[in-house]
This record gives sequence, C-alpha cells and structure tokens, in this order.
Amino acid sequence: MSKLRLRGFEIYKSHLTPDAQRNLIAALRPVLKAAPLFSPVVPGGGQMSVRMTSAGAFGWYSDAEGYRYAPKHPRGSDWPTIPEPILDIWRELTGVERLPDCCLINYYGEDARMGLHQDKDEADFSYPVVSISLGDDGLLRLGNPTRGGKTDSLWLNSGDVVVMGGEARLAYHGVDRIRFKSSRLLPKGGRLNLTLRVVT
Ligand SMILES: O=C(O)CCC(=O)C(=O)O
Repeated sequence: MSKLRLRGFEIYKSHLTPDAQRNLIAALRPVLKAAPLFSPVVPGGGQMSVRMTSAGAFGWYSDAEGYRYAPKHPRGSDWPTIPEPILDIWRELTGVERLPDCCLINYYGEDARMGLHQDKDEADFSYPVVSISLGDDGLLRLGNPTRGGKTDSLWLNSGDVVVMGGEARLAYHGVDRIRFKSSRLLPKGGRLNLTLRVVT
C-alpha cells in the first residue's frame, strides 16, 4: 500500500486487499442484476465503448440530447442503493460527512476507452470524486483543469483508489486502454471502475 500525489490526484495504490476486492464484486452483483449495464449514446450520435450503470439517487446518463444525471435507469426503475462497503471507502478516504448520491459503474471490455473529460455536471465542486479500480489494469491519463497541455499517464491496478479533489477536481482525465485479462478478479476479464460523486 502506498500513496502518490500527481497533479493533485491522490492515488492510493493497492488500497483494497484481494479479499476486499472480492467483497466489492459480491456487493456489486445484485446492483448489476437490478440495473444492467448499458452503452450510452453520446450527443454526436456515437456510442461509448464503456458500458455503464449506476447506484444511488442519481445515475449518470447520456443520449443524443446530452449528458445529465437521471433519477432512473433507462429501463424505468430506480437505481439500486450504493452498497455499504463502497460508502466505507468514501468515509475512510475523504472524511467528508455527506455521502455520495451517485456511484457510477463503468465496465471496460477489451477495446474500451474513455476520452479526456472533466467531471463537471455536479452542483458543488468542493466535494471530491472517489474512483475505485477493480479487475484489469487501466491506463489513466491525467490532464489539466483546461483542455490541452501536457498530460501524465499512470497504470491503475485492481484495488487502487484515486481521490480527485482540490486542484484535481476539475482536471481532465481519461482512460486510454486496458490490459485485457491482466487480472483474474472478473471471470470474463475487463475492468470495473466505480466513481463516487456528490451530485446535488
Ligand atoms: O475509469 C476510470 O478510471 C475513470 C472513469 C472516469 O473518468 C469517469 O467515470 O468519469
């Protein structure tokens, strides 16, 4: 376990033990059953390569009309509640009393990636975003609070947790690629990333 700081991103390497990672996967199973992953359409009309779903009062959603937080899964059901072991990670690393009202669940299959973007659809940027990596390694790109400029890259491994607060809260970031089947946590391979956000 070690802690790095890069461009204001706080990176807790190997924060979750293998047992804790397996417990999180077990806690996520009923969430994914109740709120199956879907492939969001982006405003230009293309489809994201990452499949997504959410837990909490709000879920992140995108369609031809734009990005937003939605109170229901596209199937029309409420999002499931955020499992307690996930909230425990927020409590432990942020010390923030208010709990997140969205846990976005991203699934990266073999060829999935996420372009550089800011997380800026939330009401109050004084709350951090906490990002939990599970499964295959993912190459995180860390940028600047404005588009462009030099970036750094860092491999995130299963069990790593990143806190984006302060100067990193509005920094551009993305995932360039994953190392498919580098982990055995998920039986079919791939990477799960959970981001905890305070939306309202
Ligand atoms: O998958 C990751 O590590 C980052 C996810 C992300 O950038 C997001 O959900 O906004």
